[in-house]
Amino acid sequence: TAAMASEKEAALAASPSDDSPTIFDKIINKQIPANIVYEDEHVLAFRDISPQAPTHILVIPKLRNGLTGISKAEEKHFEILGRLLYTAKIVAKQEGLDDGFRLVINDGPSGCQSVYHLHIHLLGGRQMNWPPG
Ligand code: IU
Repeated sequence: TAAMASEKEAALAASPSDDSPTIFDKIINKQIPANIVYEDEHVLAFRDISPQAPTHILVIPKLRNGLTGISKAEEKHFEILGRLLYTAKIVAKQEGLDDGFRLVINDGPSGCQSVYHLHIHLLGGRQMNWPPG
């Protein structure tokens, strides 16, 4: 679709080495609106602006702390990485995705990453396919 094509274009245009603040900081700081479905001290989850499934939520760390992407993970990130995965599970339950769901982390240009603030996609509410595109 056109939306998917532009997402890929955005991913290929984004700079993996750019560690300047992203739009997600503005969402975290409530400077721009987002449909927030879960929030605690460490983690925020909000609906993706361009949903690819009936449920499409992004789970992100409030403090990026160098995690522009999963490829930048170090031992200091062990705790937040666990929190992100656990939150994805909590939100999947909250969304009623009892039949199953998918978690995705895109990394780098080839992985189609367009925002360089680590995020887990939670997708559900329809039958997923394999392999992904
Ligand atoms: P990606 O894995 O980096 O490609 O995912 C970035 C996602 O962020 C993508 O699904 C966008 O639709 C989504 N998004 C958003 O929800 N709100 C925004 O303001 C922007 C991107 I920019």
